[in-house]
Amino acid sequence: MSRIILKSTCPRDCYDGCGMRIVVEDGVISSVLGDPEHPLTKGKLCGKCALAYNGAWRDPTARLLHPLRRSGPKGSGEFERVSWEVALADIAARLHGIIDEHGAQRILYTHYTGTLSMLAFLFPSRFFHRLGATEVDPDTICNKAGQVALQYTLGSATNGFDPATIVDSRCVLVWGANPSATAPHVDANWLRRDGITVICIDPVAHPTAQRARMHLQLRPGSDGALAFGLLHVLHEEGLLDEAFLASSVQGWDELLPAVLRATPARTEALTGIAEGALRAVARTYAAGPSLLWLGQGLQRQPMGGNALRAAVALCAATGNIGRPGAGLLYFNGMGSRGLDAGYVVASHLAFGEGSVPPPISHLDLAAALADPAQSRALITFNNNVAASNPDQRRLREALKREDLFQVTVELFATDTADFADYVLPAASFLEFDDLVSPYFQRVVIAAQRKATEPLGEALPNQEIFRRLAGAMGFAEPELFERDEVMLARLMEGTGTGLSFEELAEKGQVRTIAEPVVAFEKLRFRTPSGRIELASGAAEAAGLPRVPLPHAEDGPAGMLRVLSPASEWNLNSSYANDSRVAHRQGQLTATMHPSAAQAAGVAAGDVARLVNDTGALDVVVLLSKDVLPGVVLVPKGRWLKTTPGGANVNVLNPGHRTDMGDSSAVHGVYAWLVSP
Ligand SMILES: Nc1nc2c(c(=O)[nH]1)N[C@H]1C(S)=C(S)[C@@H](COP(=O)(O)OP(=O)(O)OC[C@H]3O[C@@H](n4cnc5c(=O)[nH]c(N)nc54)[C@H](O)[C@@H]3O)O[C@H]1N2
Ligand SMILES: Nc1nc2c(c(=O)[nH]1)N[C@H]1C(S)=C(S)[C@@H](COP(=O)(O)OP(=O)(O)OC[C@H]3O[C@@H](n4cnc5c(=O)[nH]c(N)nc54)[C@H](O)[C@@H]3O)O[C@H]1N2
Ligand code: SF4
Ligand SMILES: [Mo]
Repeated sequence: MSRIILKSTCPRDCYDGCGMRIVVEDGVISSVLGDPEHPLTKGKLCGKCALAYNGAWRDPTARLLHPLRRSGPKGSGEFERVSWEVALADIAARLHGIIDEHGAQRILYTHYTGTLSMLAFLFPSRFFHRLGATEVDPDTICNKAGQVALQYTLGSATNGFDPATIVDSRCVLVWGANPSATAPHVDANWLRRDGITVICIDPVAHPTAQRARMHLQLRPGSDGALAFGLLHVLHEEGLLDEAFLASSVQGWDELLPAVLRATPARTEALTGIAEGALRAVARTYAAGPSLLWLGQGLQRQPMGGNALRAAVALCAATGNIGRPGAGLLYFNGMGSRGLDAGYVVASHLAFGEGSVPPPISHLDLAAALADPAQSRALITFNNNVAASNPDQRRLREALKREDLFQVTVELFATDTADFADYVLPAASFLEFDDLVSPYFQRVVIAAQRKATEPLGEALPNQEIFRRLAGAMGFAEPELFERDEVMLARLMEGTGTGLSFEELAEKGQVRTIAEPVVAFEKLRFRTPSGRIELASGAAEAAGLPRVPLPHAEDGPAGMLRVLSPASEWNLNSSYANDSRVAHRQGQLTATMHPSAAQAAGVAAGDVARLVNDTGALDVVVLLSKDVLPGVVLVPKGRWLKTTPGGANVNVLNPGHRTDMGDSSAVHGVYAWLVSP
């Protein structure tokens, strides 16, 4: 018997980027484990991956094994097996027919971060650029508002701190992220460090907040007001870095009048945060050096872009940027380690025969799919729109349209796949080589290894789109570039001198050994070259020139539904793993005892959340970790395995954030009633 152990990397949309050991016996994977040599992973995968990578992800009865063609009504999930040749030829013929009759822009495609390994994540874009299809802007479902806000303020959204710089820090402020669920290894093996004061700003007392030295449990949507309250204290107590404000910041003087008005009393009235806690946080953060972790939950509010701009003002006012142990992180891009994403997506292909139509927002997907004048085909890969998108009922109705030709590329028979005319089986990250650049890290590159042959007839995304390009009769060589060639080219850019195979032996490496200081030269890619608290670009886009001390005032009597990440799912991934489903149990809503009492329901009862968009039955959980006006219903359930056939997005009307046409999913309101 042969037994080998390969190092690999988890390519999920997760801050951690865990290192893995894959045990392969006679060519078959026998277990997937955490790598004991990986500095963050330390030998243990998170619970969901430990179960699912040794469960559904390797289970031929759970995975899609063959191309499938619809044999029942749309949405029924009834399919017949066909060959790759038949599937690709028919898909190509249907797409050509649509292009001839309606134009390529009526072909919509959605994709996101089902896998973040570079080729499987990005290469399919080459095909769509050449096709001239309409992209559903991927980041509008997740973090676009924050990206736009950081662009205005810093000139870059992806130039985050290097976590290795924590050796010089005294404080980490986690604002609107929940590392205990979304970054479990960063939480356990990075954040808990001697000499570091952890502060959390979050409406929920999640486990990271409970462990933190200070937790400001503010009302949802009041972050703008809180930031101004903190700035007020800094000003009043003489804690501003005046020299830094003078040399590197534009617009402090324009902010100042609102800062002066944001007294502790006014701030408490808007946010619920008392003066003592406000002062303590302002002093600790200002003393620094401090790292500011801007979570994605923070910007999924109606005024989420404003909230992020206001939070960055704290960093600018105290000079906590551009020096060791200081800085901020939203997420780090691939470019900070020399990985050329632009090369993989090859957008120049769009300027071949056709041109590229403007993208639409995910928030408009349901409407666009309901309208034959806007859409004739939908191709999805790396996402599960039926579960993850807003306006769930309307979206599902639209997906039933007989004249909408749908192709879904997936590992599993998701709720989205059930509506497809063709389902194409994708290979998992255990089944092909690729490169991973974990987004909490700034200079780490890591290898994903092929440990076994793909299950059944599955193929990596990139191979599926190479074959589809061939079936379409496209000829551009970029559409057929081989993985080995692309991996070698990408490795060259990293400046490590390593080949992909050499990286794979090591698992992961830092491209620069020493901790990197982001913005060390204090040059920002804004029009003024400074941090722009006052932004002419924002103003030109019809936004306020400076951030506002905003706090949201919700409708009376309704609960604010927060639906952040669950510990057991990764978005909707893993919901179909039987052991994960067992651990997770029923769909629950966590609320303060006073909310349950007001609705006349008790712990363990089934209650109904209802609003103009939809209704969701949930099992009541009581906890004082949530504020009285808030109800917590984690995202990620599959619809078809949840009683009632819906998840929390059935309540989500799909409102936009103030910037970026992005999702304000933490701004949903509902009534709680006894069904
Ligand atoms: N209510 C609510 N809704 C939300 C959010 C929220 O906070 N609250 N968060 C939003 C956010 S932040 C995001 S990012 C979106 C995410 O939503 P989606 O992008 O829909 O994420 P997943 O549900 O994980 O879907 C990823 C799919 O990719 C598949 N996949 C994995 N690897 C591969 C591969 O190699 N090839 C192919 N073809 N498929 C693969 C998985 O099986 C999975 O079905 O959801 C959003 N929806
Ligand atoms: N286990 C697990 N890990 C994941 C995911 C998952 O689904 N499951 N999803 C992945 C993806 S796609 C993403 S984008 C990241 C997101 O990961 P995070 O950046 O951690 O973001 P969220 O989980 O959306 O929300 C984080 C926190 O925002 C808080 N929040 C909500 N509204 C407000 C507000 O108004 N103000 C403040 N200050 N906080 C608020 C919520 O209470 C929550 O604790 O996680 C990734 N990792
Ligand atoms: S999902 Fe995140 S925590 Fe879990 S194994 Fe993958 S990288 Fe690690
Ligand atoms: Mo996300």
